[in-house]
Amino acid sequence: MRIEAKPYEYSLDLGSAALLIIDMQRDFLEPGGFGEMLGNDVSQLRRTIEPNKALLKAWRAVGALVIHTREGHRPDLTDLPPAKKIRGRSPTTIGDPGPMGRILVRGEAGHDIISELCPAAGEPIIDKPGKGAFFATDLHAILQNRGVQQLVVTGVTTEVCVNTTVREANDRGYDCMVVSDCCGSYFPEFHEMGLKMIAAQGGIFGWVAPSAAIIEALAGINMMKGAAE
Ligand code: C5J
Repeated sequence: MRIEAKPYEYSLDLGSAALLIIDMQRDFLEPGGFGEMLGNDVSQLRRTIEPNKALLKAWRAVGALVIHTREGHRPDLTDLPPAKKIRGRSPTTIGDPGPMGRILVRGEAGHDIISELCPAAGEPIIDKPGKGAFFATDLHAILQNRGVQQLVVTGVTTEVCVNTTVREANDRGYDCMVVSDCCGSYFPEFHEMGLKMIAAQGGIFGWVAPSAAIIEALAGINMMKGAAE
């Protein structure tokens, strides 16, 4: 499947591809969550919800693998580096009571994936303590066991967890395509630059394409499936 992308066409092979949705969690996206409490404009992230929903629906329709991630820590915070806890010098930090339960702690309401993108039964959820989804998780093992070589990556935030994960994936040999309108940052200029950094220098970390290009290609597959049935 050919997808129009930057810096050049991406050849998507659904049999060895996974859709990787990064950290679409209530604390980052919902009004009243931790992100907004820190003074961020959550509408910058919320604009990614509808495109993600549409891509997820199209991806599920062709039966390809979907993986979700969540950033967060054990309730006893034993996996929270002190440096991560204190950096930012906010009066409220990870593990403290926040507007949706303890901030970025597993099992708390704010740590959940937003209802619009709720994982379906059988879709792996990776709980990650870091920014990158490969650090201290079994993501690489799951991908290897499923024969995945290509990652179509969406989520938040573009310059932090999406970029970090794509760089980690690139070093492990995966071909990543980042979906431009399905990623977002509280800072639009970081989003733009985050995407540019992926596709720069002939695709130094991967490719970038809008969801419409992928959904169009997936629709073609469904039409072919329908005609064969
Ligand atoms: C993510 C963050 N998910 N910005 N986390 O990007 O702290």
